[in-house]
Amino acid sequence: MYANDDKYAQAAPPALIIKNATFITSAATEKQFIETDKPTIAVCGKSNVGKSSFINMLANRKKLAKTSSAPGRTRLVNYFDFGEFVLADLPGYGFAKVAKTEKEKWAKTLDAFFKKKERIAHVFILVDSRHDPTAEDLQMLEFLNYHILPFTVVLTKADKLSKMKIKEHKKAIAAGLSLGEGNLIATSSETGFGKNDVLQKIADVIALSKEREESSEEDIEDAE
Ligand SMILES: Nc1nc2c(ncn2[C@@H]2O[C@H](COP(=O)(O)OP(=O)(O)O)[C@@H](O)[C@H]2O)c(=O)[nH]1
Ligand SMILES: [Mg+2]
Repeated sequence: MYANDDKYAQAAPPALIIKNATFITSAATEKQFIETDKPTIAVCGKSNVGKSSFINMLANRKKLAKTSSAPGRTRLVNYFDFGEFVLADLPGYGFAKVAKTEKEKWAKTLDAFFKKKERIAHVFILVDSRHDPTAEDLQMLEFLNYHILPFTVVLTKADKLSKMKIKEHKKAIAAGLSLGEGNLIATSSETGFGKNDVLQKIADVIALSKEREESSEEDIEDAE
């Protein structure tokens, strides 16, 4: 059931069950960004890396997020309600053909989105498992580090690599980014490989947010 090479993992139940993920809204400007009490998980990555497919895999739906083989030009933040959390699909970067003004607009949207740090519980940054991270991936990672945003690198399209190569690439990419391998999850939206690892990460993020919320409520009570 779970496309995982560990035979014991096949029996493991999913760490989180996602029943009914729905589209909330698209935001083109800062004013349209939504406020929610649920932990928000942002998904970012270059155009065509497999962002929409990744979201659909998590949602167990084929067409929740639109996929396309032509790199998109959307500069919208798309919000999805995943029950226990909200997923924010950020505009893809690294589309070479866009004009400089478009790139500036994209950077502004992203800056505005990450400005309110408390609304972001975690960021999944998607990188193609077959290649080294691009200059723009590195910039994005620097940006996340600078803002001290917790993130996980999700390697996409792992079905295009042998099991052996997945391990090798994961190790090399982690080393290249000075990250521990635990900060990377290899996935395939085609086969569902790695899906349960992602769900486990999300479950951990939700649990941590709840803990934080409870302790901040206690702080308020103490102050009263
Ligand atoms: N083989 C394979 N192809 C994928 C996978 N994920 C996405 N793709 C393909 O890559 C292309 C871009 O995917 P999409 O999800 O639209 O990327 P986005 O632009 O990042 O949202 C599409 O042709 C997808 O079918 C995957 O896990 N494996
Ligand atoms: Mg997309």
